[in-house]
Amino acid sequence: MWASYRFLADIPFVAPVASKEAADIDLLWWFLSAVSLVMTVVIFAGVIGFAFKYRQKPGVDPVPLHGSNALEITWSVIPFIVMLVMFWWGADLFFAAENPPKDAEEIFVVGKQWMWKVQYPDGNREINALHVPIGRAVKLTMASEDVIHSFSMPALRVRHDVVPGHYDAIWFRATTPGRYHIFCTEYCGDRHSQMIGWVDVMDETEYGKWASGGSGGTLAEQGQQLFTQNGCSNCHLLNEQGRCPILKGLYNKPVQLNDGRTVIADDAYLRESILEPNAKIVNGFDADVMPNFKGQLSEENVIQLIAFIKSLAPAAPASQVGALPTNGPQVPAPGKKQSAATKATALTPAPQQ
Ligand code: HEC
Ligand SMILES: [Cu+2]
Repeated sequence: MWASYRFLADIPFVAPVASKEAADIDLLWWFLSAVSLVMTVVIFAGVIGFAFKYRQKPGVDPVPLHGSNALEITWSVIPFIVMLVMFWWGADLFFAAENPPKDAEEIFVVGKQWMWKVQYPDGNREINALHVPIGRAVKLTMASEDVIHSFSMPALRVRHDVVPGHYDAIWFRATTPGRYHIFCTEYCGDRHSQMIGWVDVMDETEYGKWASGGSGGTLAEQGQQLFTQNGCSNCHLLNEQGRCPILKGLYNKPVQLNDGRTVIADDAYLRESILEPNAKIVNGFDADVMPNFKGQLSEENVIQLIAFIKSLAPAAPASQVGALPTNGPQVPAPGKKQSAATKATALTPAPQQ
């Protein structure tokens, strides 16, 4: 008779735990569940118990109660503390998930009706498949080509909306080799349910073998090609300022805008500068010079271009109008840095770190 319920054992009520974050998030989840269970039991026991205790009895006149301060304070303060614990714990995990470590391996994911396109710094690309090493922090930078999607890998407790128009990022540290589901968890059109794939969590040696299979150049080299093909190189000369800012050494540096604001040239800024150049104008340069590349370049192309700009080693002494001096002198000190700056004068991306 029980045999007919065996299928219940095959339903994955609890997702596998394949990342450091998964274990942390599960602990909070168990805590929330335990609190809910205890509260449910206490409240229902009270309702039933008191209904019985204070039921109408023949010949007994009810005595009105006019409150109890001790009771009111107790049932206000204890839940307040429990909820503060929930808040701090949840906020702590949330901020950890939103702030990738600096040394995280960066992988790019573009959602598109109805597939996930994945790009690696070494130039590898895949569709509906992701390969990650165990033990290393991996940051996913995600963009959407069309509508809102949501990238979800339950075993890694990774889920994040992917909203068109900007980058979303999330990170994790995989701990258990294996093959786990990728889902889209935001209804995105009639083939939404087919927007699925697999993530392979591999140990270091296996990952090394897999990753060495790149062809067609690194992401930065692909970006360099686009940079020439789209005519960026006609305006943005790599060593001379001309009418356009030098892009060398721009990445993650402060940029002074013509409205007085200063912004950091991160991925989001570079993406906007390419797709909507007039959104922010670099101080000392004119609007309406750079063509609008919105609709000309896919999100994947933009990721390649940004990888190229990132790979450009810092500029030689800054005559650049917009660029602000950053930590340390712009003219590199002798030694290692010097050689990097000399190398950068050639039209080649700096080696990937
Ligand atoms: C017709 C000349 C021209 C072309 C072609 C051009 N740009 Fe620009 N670009 C400019 C000018 C002028 C600015 C500065 C004004 C501004 O902020 O829009 C600029 C600004 C930028 C910035 C911001 C730079 C900074 O210092 O903050 C980036 C990034 C950029 N361009 C990338 C590109 C890429 C990538 C391409 C090719 C897809 C491209 N540009 C094509 C003229 C051009
Ligand atoms: Cu989707």
